[in-house]
Amino acid sequence: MKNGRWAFLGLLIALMVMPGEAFGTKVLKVVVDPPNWWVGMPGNTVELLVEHRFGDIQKVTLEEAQGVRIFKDEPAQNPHYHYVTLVIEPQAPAQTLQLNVYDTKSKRPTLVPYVLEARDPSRRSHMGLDSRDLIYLVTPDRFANGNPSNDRIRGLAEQSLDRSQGYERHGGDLEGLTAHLDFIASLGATAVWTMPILENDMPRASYHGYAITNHYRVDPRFGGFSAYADYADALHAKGMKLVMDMVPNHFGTAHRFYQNPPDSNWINAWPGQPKTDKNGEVGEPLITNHRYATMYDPYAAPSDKAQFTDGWFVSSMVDVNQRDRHCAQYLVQNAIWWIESIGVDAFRVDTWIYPDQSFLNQWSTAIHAVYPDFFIFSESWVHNEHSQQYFLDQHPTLDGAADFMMYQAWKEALEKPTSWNGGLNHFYMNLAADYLYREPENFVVFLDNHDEGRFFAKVKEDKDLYKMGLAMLYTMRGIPCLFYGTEVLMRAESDHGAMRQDMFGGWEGDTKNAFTGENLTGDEAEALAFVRELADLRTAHPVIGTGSLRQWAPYDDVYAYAWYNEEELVLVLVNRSEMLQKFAAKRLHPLVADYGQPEILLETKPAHVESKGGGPADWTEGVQGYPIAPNGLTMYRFPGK
Ligand SMILES: [Ca+2]
Ligand SMILES: [Ca+2]
Repeated sequence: MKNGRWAFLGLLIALMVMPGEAFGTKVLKVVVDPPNWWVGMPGNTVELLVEHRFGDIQKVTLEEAQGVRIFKDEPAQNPHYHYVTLVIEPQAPAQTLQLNVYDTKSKRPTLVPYVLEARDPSRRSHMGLDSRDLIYLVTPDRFANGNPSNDRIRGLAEQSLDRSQGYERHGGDLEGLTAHLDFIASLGATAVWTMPILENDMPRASYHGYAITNHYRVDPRFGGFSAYADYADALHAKGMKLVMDMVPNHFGTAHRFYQNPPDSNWINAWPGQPKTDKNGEVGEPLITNHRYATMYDPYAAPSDKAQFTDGWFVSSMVDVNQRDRHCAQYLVQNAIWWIESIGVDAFRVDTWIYPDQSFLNQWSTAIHAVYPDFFIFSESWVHNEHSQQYFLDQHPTLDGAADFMMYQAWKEALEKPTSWNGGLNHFYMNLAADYLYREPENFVVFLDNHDEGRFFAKVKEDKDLYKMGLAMLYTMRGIPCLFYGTEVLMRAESDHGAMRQDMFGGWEGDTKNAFTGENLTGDEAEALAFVRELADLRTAHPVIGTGSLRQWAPYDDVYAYAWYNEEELVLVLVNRSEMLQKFAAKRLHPLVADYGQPEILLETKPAHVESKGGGPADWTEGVQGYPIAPNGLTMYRFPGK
């Protein structure tokens, strides 16, 4: 009986498949999104988007099923699509449903099996992020090529493959990334965020992943679904977490929802969508003005406001209208589908401030209703504290945000001299602004990322400032995020293609190898060893990120902050002057009264050697203090009594 049933299912699938137009690939006659669902989900409905690729749908029915029925079968504006709402009773068993899709021409329906799976609780075992985590950000096309056979895939629009070109495919994939998780863990990372891995079947620059063309398909050049599932399992086996990059604001113009949307209301574009050119670009769409102030400005012109939210991010990416309730439901279910299928632990949400803001509330609330421990952080690329606060306060179910304010503060502190409001004082005042935010410990802090120049370039390849920045990153409040390659001094300052450079050793035949240390320059090896030292220090001192935090106003170009709990106090001293400086011991009172004698935990430069002119003898006279070398950072540990 069982065999008979499977043979029957096989026949059904064969019936659904029609020969495709390109290179013998198969195109399904009927496509259903999401491709499967689960029983026992907290919400008991799922809205299927049923598309008939070759005809107009008349109706969709369901063969008798256990505890499952069609609640609503709604035609979309586009006759190729129906929205079909299934009600799944809480006690319904896992089963394969049979949908009958009737089109307007043939008498017989197309039979579509639809699987309702049992949920796998092990997929939810690592969910969430907190301030003990550290994220490693990877451009998957540029990290490691674990499988050269998937570098080019026949039938996909982009066939480029040239590692010397910043905007062409390089062949990196999830298999390569999975093979190097121990290296990533050695940097103190507990979570990996990859730039988007979903299909980007765009004619050019598809490597970056932000022009998604299929919301349910892992790009085959990254290894497809199975490679993503294996990667998730490998991360979880090491106690690490998977951060998925979600892009609700836009998708690539090659997406079927641009060429043939269920409803013209799904996208923010003019009627009769214009054709795309050979680069996948649409001539002169309304581009967003990037003026996020329109969201809170009491005097904002309505046209400016509409252009900000509904304008396209770039001319190769369609702006999505999440105000369409079916479109919104599609995006919500898509997010839940990836969490449930793969065991995603956190979302980084691209261009958070550009989609419809009430949709984002609906989206993040729906995700947390199913997964209370899940972590969602936004890319809210803002330039002042009140905007940072605004985009958090608008979204009570947003867990955290990439901290662009601190990113800017680091640029000020490490690239510019200290002044009354600038340099270290800017950094100090930025941290003081934490009073504005709920849970600033959930902010994701970073020195560089995939959009901005490499940190080592920003500090003009100054090793002292590099170490100072990295040491601050690993001990700052929030969840630190390290951009791959920064640990081996990658230095591209501008140009996205160049910044997202291939990781040393990720390709067969690479002479330089960050994973083994082979042929790294002395400076690169030193940087890598230093980052690992920081990783060990952060692991050994859980007070960092979880204890109470104090900071001291900069004085003589010296800035200090400390983490403390009953166990210990870790003091971080930063000297941005060209002189040996001290931090007056009396400023630590009364805090240090509860702690024993300090010991040096880390010194980026030994204070006694680097003394220029002055020296400890000069300034310790009458004033007790802790010395810090010029442009140095020193950490002390005070044990609890
Ligand atoms: Ca590959
Ligand atoms: Ca938008």
